[in-house]
Amino acid sequence: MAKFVERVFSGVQPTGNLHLGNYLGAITKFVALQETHDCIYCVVDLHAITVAQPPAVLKSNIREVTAAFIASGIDPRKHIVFNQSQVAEHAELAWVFNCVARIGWLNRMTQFKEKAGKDRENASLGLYAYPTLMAADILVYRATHVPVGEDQKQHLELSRDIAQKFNNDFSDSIASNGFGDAFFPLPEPLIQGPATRVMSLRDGSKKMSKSDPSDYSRLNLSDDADAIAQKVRKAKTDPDALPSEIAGLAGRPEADNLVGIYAALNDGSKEDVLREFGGANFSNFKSALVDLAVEKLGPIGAEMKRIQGDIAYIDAVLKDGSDRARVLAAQTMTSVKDILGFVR
Ligand code: AQP
Repeated sequence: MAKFVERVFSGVQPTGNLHLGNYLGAITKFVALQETHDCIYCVVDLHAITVAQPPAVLKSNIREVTAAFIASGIDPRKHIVFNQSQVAEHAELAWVFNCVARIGWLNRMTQFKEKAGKDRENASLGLYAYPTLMAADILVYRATHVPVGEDQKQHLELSRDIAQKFNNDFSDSIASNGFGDAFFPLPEPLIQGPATRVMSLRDGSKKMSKSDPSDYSRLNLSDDADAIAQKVRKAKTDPDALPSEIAGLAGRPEADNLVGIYAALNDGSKEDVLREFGGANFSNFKSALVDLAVEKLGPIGAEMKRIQGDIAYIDAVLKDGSDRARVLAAQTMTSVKDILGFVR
């Protein structure tokens, strides 16, 4: 198999209410990977419009995600930060992938089933094809590693299937164009740590989500200290004390979730948390969690607000990042066209 230069790509949708799940499941990983890899971080606005977005709100949400990236510690000068719609090659490669992916593959995607719900006939075609655009986002940069939350695992597997099928279907042309035995890498998901699936604060069986109608279900990155304290204190728990061993969290989804959140915010493991808090009641543990969450999230929220006040700066970051991303994406598309047999 061909060797690929290691490169990280990931994205966040500008759909509002950026929350602790997005932060712990994805953004903190983005920050850490900057030390070891060339990284491309994208505000995936083309994905956002798979469900209706009021234009003025979308614009503000694109800037909010950009501000969150920078406030969390992503360096847009050393790495690339941009919004997807400024690099047309994402949509162009997605079309090619629509012709590579099989309908049967897309029919198995659970996110479409969940998001389309009972009214499937009325869902947009874009929502259905979301995973082929996601594959294009990653592969237009021939990225090798993709940090995501657990919910994106199935889409990543589909991206690998698409890359593999393209490599197989066009193997002769890939070789004759000088790319050896594979043009696309099979991107590896990076899903690690104690908070790969942060659950709702109101219901430990539901993922913490931007679209949950209850604001008490999530900690937003924009929440101030009072809001964080209120939401953590009201978080659903059970009547028992915290266990001392991981096995004691079985069948206690809300306890498990809060322990995972504490561990991730503290850069430790669930075992560390239980060693410290095993036997404690929830009111003591929640007080410690409020302090930790305010300490970690408070400065990010404040910095986001400051950055969001400077729209010209945010837009300049996105323009610069898009210009640099486009160069890489255009190289891939030129090669893809040659491989497919298009005249250019
Ligand atoms: N609850 C979560 N726990 C851990 N990681 C999560 N992610 C999302 N929710 C959690 C990860 O955050 C990254 C960006 O997600 P996204 O904005 O692209 O899309 P999403 O998964 O649709 O976000 P939401 O909050 O779940 O929105 P709705 O309400 O629309 O369904 C991804 O890496 C994702 O895994």
